[in-house]
Amino acid sequence: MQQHKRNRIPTYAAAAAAAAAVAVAGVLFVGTLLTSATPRTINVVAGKNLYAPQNLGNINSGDTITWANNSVHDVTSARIPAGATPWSSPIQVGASTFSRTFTVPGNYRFYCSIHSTDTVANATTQSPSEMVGQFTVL
Ligand SMILES: [Cu+2]
Repeated sequence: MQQHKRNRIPTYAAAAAAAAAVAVAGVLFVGTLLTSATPRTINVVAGKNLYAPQNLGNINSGDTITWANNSVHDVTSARIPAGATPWSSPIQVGASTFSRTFTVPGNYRFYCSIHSTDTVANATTQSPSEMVGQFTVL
């Protein structure tokens, strides 16, 4: 009986050590996945009273959006996720850019305060003829 118990103790210890190793490996693996995406820059043209594209789709946390102005516009946040910081660019005249990096997950709506409104930006389906846009940070 004593011999039987002695043989079992190392087995449990080995199983516990293996489980711990798997847990650590899992954390390292997930950590690698979360940090491995190379930040990108997504370009939006602010042109003839429209943003193009209007819907940027999904972007990754850490990506930067650059709005390239070629008229007289700004870029102002409408509805944004809880915990995200609202923004309002200066009014841009002529060729200039405005950039922001986004890290809080969720759907962001934005608009030009000269040519549209936050209400229009927050519409479930944004009008393609309005100077509003959106994207979702994953
Ligand atoms: Cu505008």
